[in-house]
Amino acid sequence: MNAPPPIQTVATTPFADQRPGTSGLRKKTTVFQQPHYLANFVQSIFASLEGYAGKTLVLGGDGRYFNREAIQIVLKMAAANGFGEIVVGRGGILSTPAASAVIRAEKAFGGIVLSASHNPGGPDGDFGIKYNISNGGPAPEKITEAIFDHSRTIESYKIVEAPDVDLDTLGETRLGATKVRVIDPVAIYLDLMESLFDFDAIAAMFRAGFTLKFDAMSAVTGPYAKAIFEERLGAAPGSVINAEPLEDFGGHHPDPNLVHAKHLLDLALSPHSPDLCAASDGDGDRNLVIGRGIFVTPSDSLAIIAANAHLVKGYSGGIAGVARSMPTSRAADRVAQKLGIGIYETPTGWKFFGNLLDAGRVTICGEESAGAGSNHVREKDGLWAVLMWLNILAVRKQSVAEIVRGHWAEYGRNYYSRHDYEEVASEGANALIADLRKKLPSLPGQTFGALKIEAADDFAYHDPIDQSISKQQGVRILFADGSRIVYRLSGTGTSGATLRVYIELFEPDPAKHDLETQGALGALIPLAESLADIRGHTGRTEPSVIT
Ligand code: G16
Repeated sequence: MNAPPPIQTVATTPFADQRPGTSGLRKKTTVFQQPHYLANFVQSIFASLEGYAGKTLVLGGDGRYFNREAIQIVLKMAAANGFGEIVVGRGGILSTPAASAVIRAEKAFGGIVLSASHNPGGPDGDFGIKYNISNGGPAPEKITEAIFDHSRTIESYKIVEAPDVDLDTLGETRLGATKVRVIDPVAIYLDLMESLFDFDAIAAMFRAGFTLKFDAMSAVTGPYAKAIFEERLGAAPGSVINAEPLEDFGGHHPDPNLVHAKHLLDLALSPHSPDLCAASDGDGDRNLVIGRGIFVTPSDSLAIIAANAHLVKGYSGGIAGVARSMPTSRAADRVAQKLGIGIYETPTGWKFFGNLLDAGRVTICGEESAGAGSNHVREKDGLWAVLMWLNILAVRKQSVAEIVRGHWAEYGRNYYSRHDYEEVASEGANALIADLRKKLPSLPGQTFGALKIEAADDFAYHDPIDQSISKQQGVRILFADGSRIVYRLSGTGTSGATLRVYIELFEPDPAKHDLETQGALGALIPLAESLADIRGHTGRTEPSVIT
């Protein structure tokens, strides 16, 4: 036996900026590349956990620039800190939902996922890291705050002195007393999908000529999508595009929205549209769904998935309840009401769904930010959402457009749009929210043309399971006719602040379901601008991104 590699204790000093945001710590790659920066944060994660000695840690990332170096650092630190086993995806790759699935399947203590999600990658792009707990979901605020506290006083970290682990060969190696197991990043996830969806019915639909274009955006879902859609379900070769994960996502912004995946929208609106166009993001948890000639908003997608879940094998017994983040449109609420099941409104961030899923209160969750998922994992799941649609289409034998229009006719349509003001000065953005908060008590009762403000508040969430309270989660302005304007600052950006304005209008009349969205929201949009004095606070006359 060789002597175990020595464990080094490295002296360090704190970085002041390691508070995790909506989903872990995200910064410019160059920030993470500073000496000790990543190691400080990883040690702070371990310092905030108890009882992991000898247990299993799952590790993987979305493959972006700096992923391989970071994986080696985390591996050596996890070994030095006493984990018994580290399960790592081949090449250091695991999509976020696959990491969640592996944590659950391996009954691991937790997992570390390296990703900045939909943010661009590369030397000038972004990098990120998040910790997931044993249920497979993002660490709750109690843990992320403890990590931040440790990061402010850290004096040293532990790391084994050893050569890099071979990440490209499946099988077991050792780092001192710790076993390192390199696994196929796709296998566990694919089996889970097969257990939930009727692959035979979907394959039959493809055989009958159904066409799909799935854009993996040169990000992590490429290998998963190829294996599932083309190899397993028989979609035509070439159905998955940009399937090779690249460290810089080919220089693109791996965000599956109507701006960064506009080519899919253009295709879907063209005479050559496939039956379904779809995409996922950098780490595979977001989704974009566009039918021939029709974009499905994430909020509508959540509602339609909830309404049709019983048609799908894994959910045939019905769903227990639905949860949506507060800014997500209230389309899902109407479905829950009709089904007579619970509907929960949580702050932005998938971590808030974990307790509800664990307690069995909800089965399906979703967010306006292109996220949908279920109790199969504890992350949102881009490919799951696409498979849900494929399975529903295979059963209903209708087009996406027919299903969406039918849904609106039955439940009414929630016109919905998000206006983002990106990279504005933080002072102005903070002042805008502070001023809105001050105004809140005076708003109810005010009228603006046909719009009357019924209520206005700063959303606070009382978790019904652990009783924790999360305050200041977004300013809501609710109108008497059911319309709504919500303002909040993004927790995932890495430069300046991003102001998000969410605008919603409910239209019950099917004769008015074919309006263009921005037009339908025409009265609310200028009001959203003036109520918050967006121009005065940010100097911006229009949003940078409209989705
Ligand atoms: C993350 C979170 C989501 C959240 C989204 C947007 O998504 O996991 O729950 O909705 O950020 O957050 P914000 O509005 O604060 O930027 P992802 O896909 O970036 O991990």
